[in-house]
Amino acid sequence: MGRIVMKWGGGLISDKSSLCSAENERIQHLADCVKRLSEMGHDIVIVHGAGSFGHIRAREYRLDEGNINGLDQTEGINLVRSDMDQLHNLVIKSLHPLSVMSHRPRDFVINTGPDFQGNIERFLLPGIHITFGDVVDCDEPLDFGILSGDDLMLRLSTELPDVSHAIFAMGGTPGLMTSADSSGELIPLWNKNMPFSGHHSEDVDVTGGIFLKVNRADVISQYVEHVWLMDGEHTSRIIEIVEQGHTVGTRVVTA
Ligand code: IP8
Repeated sequence: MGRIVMKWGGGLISDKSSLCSAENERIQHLADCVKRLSEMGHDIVIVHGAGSFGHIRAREYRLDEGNINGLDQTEGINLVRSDMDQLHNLVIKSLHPLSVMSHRPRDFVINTGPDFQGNIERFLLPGIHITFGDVVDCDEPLDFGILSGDDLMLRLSTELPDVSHAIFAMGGTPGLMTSADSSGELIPLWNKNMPFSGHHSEDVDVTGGIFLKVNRADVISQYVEHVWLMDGEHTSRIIEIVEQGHTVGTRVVTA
């Protein structure tokens, strides 16, 4: 049984427009889906995003820019970290009675982006692992920064052995679309030479939004057979990907 690495997007598990508001029902459906996959014998890594538990305050305190001279950002770091703990605990609780191994990036990662330093061997033990986008320490002069869950997806999907699936469960879209308006159609199979329509709300997101996700999914597709961007509100589609190899969503393949 292959290892499944999945992202629970922040826009899926929280209401992005309202500070620290969790979408509890969606979290529970995703957790029930993970329970099924675990019963099937898969090892699973869950990476969850931040949504309104991370991005709103990170932007307010400019945490994505690192240490800014003359600005006291300590309160912001502490607030975002404790808000992320709160979201993380909701995710862990939803998986009860499964026992899970939780890895807070601030405890083992230095620096941000795809080349962050951190030993991911801790994800090798059989079972279910959980981690998330976080405020991590960085080398000087930045001192700290925001590590996106999408960069964790990249490293975990490409460096852990036996990864059969990397699934990005998103909110509000069935996958990649040809255009954002009502004439937009789902792109069932996508590679990086093909156009797609995406909107990144830079005023909300401190990480790269859909463009970061798509870029990371493309790199992962060079290593992993099943890479998908799909609507995480339909968790039966995750099961279909794993059991049947196809579903409603966008499969990302190498060019
Ligand atoms: O939502 C961002 O992680 P992402 C983490 O996975 C924070 O990009 C704390 C804003």
